[in-house]
Amino acid sequence: MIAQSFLRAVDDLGIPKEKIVCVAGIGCSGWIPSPLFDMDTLHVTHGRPIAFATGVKLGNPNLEVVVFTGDGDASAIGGNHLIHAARRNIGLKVICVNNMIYGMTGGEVAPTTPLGLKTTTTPFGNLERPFDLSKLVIGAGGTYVARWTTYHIAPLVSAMKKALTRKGFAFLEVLSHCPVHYGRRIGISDPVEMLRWFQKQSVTIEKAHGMSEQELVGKFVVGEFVDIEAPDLNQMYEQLFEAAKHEPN
Ligand SMILES: Cc1ncc(C[n+]2csc(CCOP(=O)(O)OP(=O)(O)O)c2C)c(N)n1
Ligand SMILES: [Mg+2]
Repeated sequence: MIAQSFLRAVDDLGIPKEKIVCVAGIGCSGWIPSPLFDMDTLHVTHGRPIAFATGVKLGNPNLEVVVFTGDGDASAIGGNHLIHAARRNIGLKVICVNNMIYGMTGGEVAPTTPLGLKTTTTPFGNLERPFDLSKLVIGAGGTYVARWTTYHIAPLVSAMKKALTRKGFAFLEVLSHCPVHYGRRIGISDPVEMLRWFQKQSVTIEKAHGMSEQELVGKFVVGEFVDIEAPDLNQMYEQLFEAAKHEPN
């Protein structure tokens, strides 16, 4: 669903595939661009897609560099790369597939797993408070941050299009259903039921503003959280490069 949404966004915008490079880490989410997409893809080590993508973008700023990453990939082993890419406002588009668990490796606890959840590695319940990934990126200086779920396909495609047309760093969190490892832990092992659950539990940011903390427990706040313009790293680098040519050292 996320793969198809992305291809829809690319097609609607008419971006030639030669202009896009997709970079993915290791995890179920890593299989989205590679081998599914007929375009340049890098399938790299776990936790490092943003680091590889940074090299691609600095090397060729004209490319549209899109990172597909999991919640574990992006915020556990790769957490530093995520916050620093946001801080630098480097023009990467990061699509984070957040299923709130390590899916591919067998359902281990992730930094996004809710408190109390029993997983393979927390058989008596998770004691660690989860990250709110969008808030984390906002705190790190993200200039475009949005969250949708696999239930919200139309707004997801719109957000992807918006992310793809911006120059700076864009972070798109997609809550994704994993009936195999997450759903069955909460008693919803049917994929369609999980989508209905996303539908029922989601609250738009506009509506959430009028709700108390208590009312928001167990809800997923969705929508566009941040959309601001700021100079991106490539642009600042070019300006510095020009200025340095005329400066005595
Ligand atoms: C350096 C390293 N550490 C650990 C692993 C094992 N590993 C592969 S994927 C993964 C976590 C996957 O979780 P997530 O990033 O959330 O992706 P998902 O499968 O849920 O989409 C782990 C721990 C690895 N491949 N490389
Ligand atoms: Mg995951």
